[in-house]
Amino acid sequence: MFIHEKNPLDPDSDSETPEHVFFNRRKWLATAGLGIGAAAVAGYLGWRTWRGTDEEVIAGGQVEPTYEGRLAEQFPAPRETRFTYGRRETDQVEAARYTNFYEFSSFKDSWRWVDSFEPYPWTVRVTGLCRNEIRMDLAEFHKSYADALVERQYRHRCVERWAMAVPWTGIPLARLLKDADPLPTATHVRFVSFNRPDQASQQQSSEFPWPYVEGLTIAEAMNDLTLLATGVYGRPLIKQHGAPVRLVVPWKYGFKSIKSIDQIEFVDHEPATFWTTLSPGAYPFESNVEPNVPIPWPQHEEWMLGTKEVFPTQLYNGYSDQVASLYHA
Ligand SMILES: Nc1nc2c(c(=O)[nH]1)N[C@H]1C(S)=C(S)[C@@H](COP(=O)(O)O)O[C@H]1N2
Ligand SMILES: [Mo]
Repeated sequence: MFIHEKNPLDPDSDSETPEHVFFNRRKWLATAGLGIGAAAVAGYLGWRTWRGTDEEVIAGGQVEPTYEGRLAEQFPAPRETRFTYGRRETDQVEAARYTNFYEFSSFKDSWRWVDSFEPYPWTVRVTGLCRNEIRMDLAEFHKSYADALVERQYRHRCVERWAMAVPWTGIPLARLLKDADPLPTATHVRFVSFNRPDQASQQQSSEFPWPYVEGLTIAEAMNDLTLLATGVYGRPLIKQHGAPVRLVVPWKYGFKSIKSIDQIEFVDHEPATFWTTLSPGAYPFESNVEPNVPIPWPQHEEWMLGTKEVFPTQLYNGYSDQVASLYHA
Protein backbone atom coordinates (compact mmCIF):
# COMPACT_ATOMS: atom_id res chain seq x y z
CA MET A 1 0.00 0.00 0.00
CA PHE A 2 1.34 3.39 -0.96
CA ILE A 3 1.06 5.85 1.93
CA HIS A 4 1.17 9.58 1.45
CA GLU A 5 4.28 10.22 3.46
CA LYS A 6 6.73 7.86 5.14
CA ASN A 7 6.76 9.31 8.61
CA PRO A 8 4.24 12.06 9.08
CA LEU A 9 5.37 12.72 12.66
CA ASP A 10 8.73 13.96 11.57
CA PRO A 11 8.91 17.40 9.93
CA ASP A 12 12.18 16.39 8.28
CA SER A 13 10.92 13.08 6.95
CA ASP A 14 11.23 14.35 3.36
CA SER A 15 14.97 13.83 3.57
CA GLU A 16 14.40 10.10 3.21
CA THR A 17 14.47 8.61 -0.25
CA PRO A 18 12.38 5.47 -0.69
CA GLU A 19 14.09 3.20 -3.17
CA HIS A 20 11.28 2.89 -5.65
CA VAL A 21 11.13 6.59 -6.38
CA PHE A 22 14.87 7.00 -6.59
CA PHE A 23 14.80 4.23 -9.13
CA ASN A 24 12.25 6.07 -11.26
CA ARG A 25 14.36 9.17 -11.20
CA ARG A 26 17.32 7.23 -12.53
CA LYS A 27 15.15 5.91 -15.30
CA TRP A 28 14.14 9.44 -16.11
CA LEU A 29 17.71 10.67 -16.12
CA ALA A 30 18.53 7.86 -18.51
CA THR A 31 15.81 8.84 -20.97
CA ALA A 32 17.00 12.41 -20.67
CA GLY A 33 20.22 11.18 -22.24
CA LEU A 34 22.42 11.47 -19.18
CA GLY A 35 22.96 7.76 -18.81
CA ILE A 36 22.79 5.89 -15.54
CA GLY A 37 26.52 5.92 -14.88
CA ALA A 38 28.06 6.81 -11.55
CA ALA A 39 28.54 10.42 -12.59
CA ALA A 40 24.85 10.85 -13.35
CA VAL A 41 23.84 9.28 -10.06
CA ALA A 42 26.31 11.48 -8.17
CA GLY A 43 25.01 14.52 -10.04
CA TYR A 44 21.48 13.54 -9.21
CA LEU A 45 22.28 13.15 -5.52
CA GLY A 46 24.03 16.51 -5.51
CA TRP A 47 20.94 18.13 -7.02
CA ARG A 48 18.67 16.40 -4.52
CA THR A 49 20.62 17.81 -1.58
CA TRP A 50 21.15 21.34 -2.97
CA ARG A 51 18.80 23.50 -0.92
CA GLY A 52 18.53 26.34 -3.42
CA THR A 53 18.42 30.05 -2.71
CA ASP A 54 15.10 31.75 -2.01
CA GLU A 55 15.17 33.19 -5.54
CA GLU A 56 15.75 29.78 -7.09
CA VAL A 57 12.97 28.18 -5.11
CA ILE A 58 10.46 30.75 -6.34
CA ALA A 59 11.95 31.44 -9.78
CA GLY A 60 12.15 27.76 -10.71
CA GLY A 61 8.47 27.86 -11.32
CA GLN A 62 8.00 31.43 -12.43
CA VAL A 63 5.19 32.09 -14.87
CA GLU A 64 6.00 33.60 -18.25
CA PRO A 65 6.67 37.31 -17.78
CA THR A 66 4.39 38.15 -20.71
CA TYR A 67 1.57 36.22 -19.11
CA GLU A 68 2.11 37.71 -15.69
CA GLY A 69 2.30 41.14 -17.35
CA ARG A 70 -1.09 40.66 -18.97
CA LEU A 71 -2.64 39.66 -15.66
CA ALA A 72 -0.88 42.35 -13.66
CA GLU A 73 -3.95 44.57 -13.44
CA GLN A 74 -5.89 41.87 -11.62
CA PHE A 75 -3.29 41.24 -8.95
CA PRO A 76 -3.50 41.67 -6.11
CA ALA A 77 -7.27 41.15 -6.00
CA PRO A 78 -9.40 42.78 -3.29
CA ARG A 79 -8.97 40.99 0.03
CA GLU A 80 -12.06 39.66 1.75
CA THR A 81 -11.46 40.72 5.32
CA ARG A 82 -13.97 38.24 6.74
CA PHE A 83 -11.26 35.56 6.31
CA THR A 84 -8.37 35.60 8.75
CA TYR A 85 -5.78 32.95 9.59
CA GLY A 86 -5.91 33.25 13.37
CA ARG A 87 -2.16 32.64 13.25
CA ARG A 88 0.95 33.91 11.49
CA GLU A 89 1.04 33.91 7.68
CA THR A 90 3.41 31.31 6.26
CA ASP A 91 6.51 32.72 4.61
CA GLN A 92 6.18 32.66 0.83
CA VAL A 93 9.48 30.88 0.26
CA GLU A 94 8.79 28.25 2.92
CA ALA A 95 5.49 27.46 1.22
CA ALA A 96 7.11 27.32 -2.24
CA ARG A 97 9.92 25.09 -1.01
CA TYR A 98 7.71 22.44 0.57
CA THR A 99 4.96 21.42 -1.85
CA ASN A 100 3.14 18.22 -2.66
CA PHE A 101 3.01 17.79 -6.42
CA TYR A 102 3.56 14.12 -7.22
CA GLU A 103 3.62 14.75 -10.95
CA PHE A 104 7.07 16.25 -10.29
CA SER A 105 8.37 14.86 -7.02
CA SER A 106 7.48 12.66 -4.06
CA PHE A 107 9.72 14.73 -1.78
CA LYS A 108 8.21 18.21 -1.45
CA ASP A 109 10.93 19.61 -3.70
CA SER A 110 8.82 19.95 -6.82
CA TRP A 111 10.37 23.43 -7.30
CA ARG A 112 13.42 21.57 -8.64
CA TRP A 113 11.47 19.77 -11.33
CA VAL A 114 8.77 22.14 -12.60
CA ASP A 115 10.88 24.03 -15.13
CA SER A 116 9.77 21.78 -17.98
CA PHE A 117 6.07 22.30 -17.16
CA GLU A 118 4.31 24.72 -19.53
CA PRO A 119 1.04 25.89 -18.04
CA TYR A 120 0.45 28.56 -20.70
CA PRO A 121 -1.64 28.57 -22.80
CA TRP A 122 -4.30 26.67 -20.83
CA THR A 123 -8.01 26.01 -21.25
CA VAL A 124 -10.54 25.97 -18.42
CA ARG A 125 -13.17 23.33 -19.24
CA VAL A 126 -16.44 22.45 -17.54
CA THR A 127 -18.15 19.44 -19.09
CA GLY A 128 -20.45 16.51 -18.28
CA LEU A 129 -24.01 16.67 -16.95
CA CYS A 130 -24.78 20.32 -17.61
CA ARG A 131 -26.66 22.43 -20.13
CA ASN A 132 -23.91 24.88 -20.91
CA GLU A 133 -20.44 23.37 -21.23
CA ILE A 134 -17.67 25.92 -20.72
CA ARG A 135 -14.40 26.19 -22.62
CA MET A 136 -12.36 29.32 -22.03
CA ASP A 137 -8.72 30.14 -22.30
CA LEU A 138 -7.25 31.65 -19.17
CA ALA A 139 -7.25 35.21 -20.43
CA GLU A 140 -10.94 34.92 -21.26
CA PHE A 141 -11.58 33.29 -17.89
CA HIS A 142 -9.93 36.20 -16.07
CA LYS A 143 -11.85 38.71 -18.13
CA SER A 144 -15.20 37.00 -17.62
CA TYR A 145 -14.74 36.67 -13.88
CA ALA A 146 -12.72 39.81 -13.11
CA ASP A 147 -15.50 41.08 -10.83
CA ALA A 148 -15.45 37.85 -8.81
CA LEU A 149 -11.68 37.66 -8.24
CA VAL A 150 -10.86 37.92 -4.53
CA GLU A 151 -8.01 37.25 -2.15
CA ARG A 152 -8.70 35.03 0.87
CA GLN A 153 -6.42 34.16 3.74
CA TYR A 154 -6.96 30.45 4.32
CA ARG A 155 -5.48 27.81 6.57
CA HIS A 156 -4.32 24.73 4.64
CA ARG A 157 -3.93 21.34 6.29
CA CYS A 158 -2.16 18.39 4.67
CA VAL A 159 -3.05 14.88 5.82
CA GLU A 160 0.67 14.49 6.61
CA ARG A 161 0.05 16.99 9.45
CA TRP A 162 1.94 19.95 8.08
CA ALA A 163 -0.11 23.10 7.71
CA MET A 164 0.28 26.58 6.26
CA ALA A 165 -1.57 29.88 6.20
CA VAL A 166 -1.51 31.50 2.75
CA PRO A 167 -3.42 34.13 0.75
CA TRP A 168 -5.04 32.61 -2.36
CA THR A 169 -6.46 34.62 -5.23
CA GLY A 170 -9.39 33.14 -7.10
CA ILE A 171 -13.11 32.99 -7.66
CA PRO A 172 -15.69 30.99 -5.74
CA LEU A 173 -16.02 27.81 -7.81
CA ALA A 174 -19.81 28.11 -7.53
CA ARG A 175 -19.73 31.10 -9.89
CA LEU A 176 -18.30 29.02 -12.71
CA LEU A 177 -20.41 25.93 -11.95
CA LYS A 178 -23.65 27.90 -11.97
CA ASP A 179 -22.79 29.33 -15.38
CA ALA A 180 -22.43 25.76 -16.65
CA ASP A 181 -25.99 25.09 -15.43
CA PRO A 182 -25.76 21.52 -14.05
CA LEU A 183 -28.55 19.02 -14.75
CA PRO A 184 -30.55 17.68 -11.77
CA THR A 185 -28.91 14.28 -12.32
CA ALA A 186 -25.45 15.68 -11.46
CA THR A 187 -24.50 14.63 -7.91
CA HIS A 188 -20.72 15.17 -7.89
CA VAL A 189 -18.02 17.21 -9.55
CA ARG A 190 -14.92 15.45 -10.82
CA PHE A 191 -11.64 17.31 -11.33
CA VAL A 192 -8.84 16.08 -13.57
CA SER A 193 -5.25 17.38 -13.70
CA PHE A 194 -3.07 17.40 -16.78
CA ASN A 195 -1.31 14.33 -18.14
CA ARG A 196 1.97 15.36 -19.80
CA PRO A 197 4.73 12.80 -19.23
CA ASP A 198 7.04 14.88 -21.41
CA GLN A 199 6.74 17.83 -19.00
CA ALA A 200 6.26 16.06 -15.67
CA SER A 201 8.89 13.40 -15.10
CA GLN A 202 6.97 11.31 -12.56
CA GLN A 203 4.16 10.86 -15.07
CA GLN A 204 6.52 8.50 -16.87
CA SER A 205 6.10 6.15 -13.93
CA SER A 206 3.29 3.62 -14.15
CA GLU A 207 3.33 3.26 -10.35
CA PHE A 208 0.90 6.16 -10.13
CA PRO A 209 -2.61 6.22 -11.64
CA TRP A 210 -2.17 9.37 -13.76
CA PRO A 211 -3.71 11.81 -14.22
CA TYR A 212 -4.37 13.07 -10.68
CA VAL A 213 -8.14 13.18 -10.14
CA GLU A 214 -10.30 14.41 -7.29
CA GLY A 215 -13.96 14.95 -6.53
CA LEU A 216 -16.50 16.75 -4.37
CA THR A 217 -20.25 16.47 -3.91
CA ILE A 218 -22.20 19.20 -5.69
CA ALA A 219 -22.99 20.80 -2.33
CA GLU A 220 -19.31 20.88 -1.37
CA ALA A 221 -18.28 22.22 -4.75
CA MET A 222 -20.94 24.95 -4.51
CA ASN A 223 -20.01 25.93 -0.94
CA ASP A 224 -18.83 29.51 -0.72
CA LEU A 225 -15.46 28.46 0.73
CA THR A 226 -14.50 26.37 -2.32
CA LEU A 227 -12.16 28.52 -4.35
CA LEU A 228 -10.89 28.09 -7.89
CA ALA A 229 -7.51 29.76 -7.49
CA THR A 230 -5.31 31.37 -10.11
CA GLY A 231 -2.99 33.15 -7.71
CA VAL A 232 -1.19 33.04 -4.38
CA TYR A 233 0.68 35.70 -2.40
CA GLY A 234 -0.80 38.41 -4.59
CA ARG A 235 0.44 37.15 -7.97
CA PRO A 236 -0.35 34.39 -10.49
CA LEU A 237 0.24 30.87 -9.16
CA ILE A 238 3.82 29.70 -9.46
CA LYS A 239 4.13 26.27 -11.02
CA GLN A 240 4.74 24.23 -7.89
CA HIS A 241 1.54 25.58 -6.31
CA GLY A 242 -0.50 24.33 -9.26
CA ALA A 243 -0.33 26.90 -12.04
CA PRO A 244 -2.35 28.06 -13.76
CA VAL A 245 -5.57 27.07 -11.96
CA ARG A 246 -6.19 24.88 -8.91
CA LEU A 247 -8.80 24.09 -6.32
CA VAL A 248 -8.65 25.22 -2.68
CA VAL A 249 -10.97 23.39 -0.28
CA PRO A 250 -9.76 24.59 3.12
CA TRP A 251 -11.87 22.38 5.40
CA LYS A 252 -10.61 19.16 3.81
CA TYR A 253 -7.18 17.57 3.75
CA GLY A 254 -4.89 19.18 1.18
CA PHE A 255 -5.00 16.35 -1.33
CA LYS A 256 -8.58 17.33 -2.20
CA SER A 257 -7.22 20.70 -3.42
CA ILE A 258 -6.20 19.45 -6.86
CA LYS A 259 -3.60 21.44 -8.81
CA SER A 260 -3.28 22.41 -12.47
CA ILE A 261 -6.85 21.45 -13.39
CA ASP A 262 -7.43 20.41 -16.97
CA GLN A 263 -11.08 19.46 -16.67
CA ILE A 264 -14.06 19.96 -14.38
CA GLU A 265 -16.85 17.48 -15.00
CA PHE A 266 -20.38 17.06 -13.60
CA VAL A 267 -21.04 13.36 -12.93
CA ASP A 268 -23.81 11.26 -11.36
CA HIS A 269 -21.65 9.15 -9.03
CA GLU A 270 -18.85 9.47 -6.50
CA PRO A 271 -15.76 9.51 -8.70
CA ALA A 272 -12.62 7.50 -8.00
CA THR A 273 -9.74 9.70 -6.85
CA PHE A 274 -5.97 9.49 -7.24
CA TRP A 275 -5.32 8.66 -3.58
CA THR A 276 -8.21 6.23 -3.12
CA THR A 277 -7.02 4.39 -6.23
CA LEU A 278 -3.42 4.33 -5.04
CA SER A 279 -4.20 3.35 -1.49
CA PRO A 280 -7.72 1.96 -1.06
CA GLY A 281 -9.06 2.45 2.44
CA ALA A 282 -6.41 4.94 3.58
CA TYR A 283 -7.97 8.14 2.26
CA PRO A 284 -11.78 8.31 2.21
CA PHE A 285 -13.56 10.37 -0.45
CA GLU A 286 -14.89 12.88 2.09
CA SER A 287 -11.63 13.46 4.00
CA ASN A 288 -12.71 16.43 6.09
CA VAL A 289 -10.20 17.68 8.64
CA GLU A 290 -11.32 16.02 11.89
CA PRO A 291 -9.02 15.83 14.92
CA ASN A 292 -10.45 12.56 16.20
CA VAL A 293 -10.57 10.60 12.96
CA PRO A 294 -7.27 8.96 12.01
CA ILE A 295 -6.74 9.28 8.23
CA PRO A 296 -4.90 7.00 8.25
CA TRP A 297 -2.71 8.07 11.20
CA PRO A 298 -3.67 10.17 14.30
CA GLN A 299 -4.65 13.73 13.32
CA HIS A 300 -5.03 15.63 16.58
CA GLU A 301 -2.12 18.03 15.97
CA GLU A 302 -0.54 19.92 13.09
CA TRP A 303 2.70 21.85 12.56
CA MET A 304 3.24 24.98 10.49
CA LEU A 305 5.65 25.17 7.55
CA GLY A 306 8.54 27.48 8.34
CA THR A 307 8.00 28.10 12.05
CA LYS A 308 7.18 24.48 12.98
CA GLU A 309 4.73 25.85 15.55
CA VAL A 310 2.33 23.12 16.67
CA PHE A 311 -1.44 23.70 16.92
CA PRO A 312 -4.28 21.40 17.88
CA THR A 313 -6.24 20.28 14.83
CA GLN A 314 -9.60 22.04 14.53
CA LEU A 315 -12.78 20.35 13.34
CA TYR A 316 -13.21 21.18 9.62
CA ASN A 317 -9.91 23.03 9.95
CA GLY A 318 -11.74 25.76 11.85
CA TYR A 319 -14.37 26.34 9.15
CA SER A 320 -17.34 24.74 10.96
CA ASP A 321 -19.49 27.87 10.68
CA GLN A 322 -19.41 27.64 6.89
CA VAL A 323 -19.50 23.89 6.34
CA ALA A 324 -20.87 21.95 9.33
CA SER A 325 -24.38 22.12 7.86
CA LEU A 326 -23.17 20.06 4.89
CA TYR A 327 -22.61 17.09 7.18
CA HIS A 328 -25.30 17.30 9.86
CA ALA A 329 -28.79 17.30 8.43
N1 LIG B 1 -2.32 17.55 -9.32
C1 LIG B 1 -1.96 17.48 -8.03
N2 LIG B 1 -2.65 18.19 -7.12
C2 LIG B 1 -2.31 18.13 -5.81
C3 LIG B 1 -1.28 17.28 -5.36
C4 LIG B 1 -0.56 16.54 -6.34
O1 LIG B 1 0.38 15.78 -6.03
N3 LIG B 1 -0.93 16.68 -7.66
N4 LIG B 1 -0.99 17.19 -4.01
C5 LIG B 1 -2.07 17.56 -3.08
C6 LIG B 1 -1.63 17.64 -1.69
S1 LIG B 1 -1.32 16.19 -0.91
C7 LIG B 1 -1.59 18.83 -1.01
S2 LIG B 1 -1.25 18.89 0.65
C8 LIG B 1 -1.74 20.12 -1.72
C9 LIG B 1 -0.49 20.95 -1.49
O2 LIG B 1 -0.58 22.23 -2.04
P1 LIG B 1 0.75 23.10 -2.07
O3 LIG B 1 1.86 22.17 -2.48
O4 LIG B 1 0.51 24.18 -3.06
O5 LIG B 1 0.99 23.59 -0.71
O6 LIG B 1 -1.92 19.97 -3.13
C10 LIG B 1 -2.74 18.87 -3.49
N5 LIG B 1 -3.01 18.90 -4.92
MO1 LIG C 1 -1.33 16.66 1.33
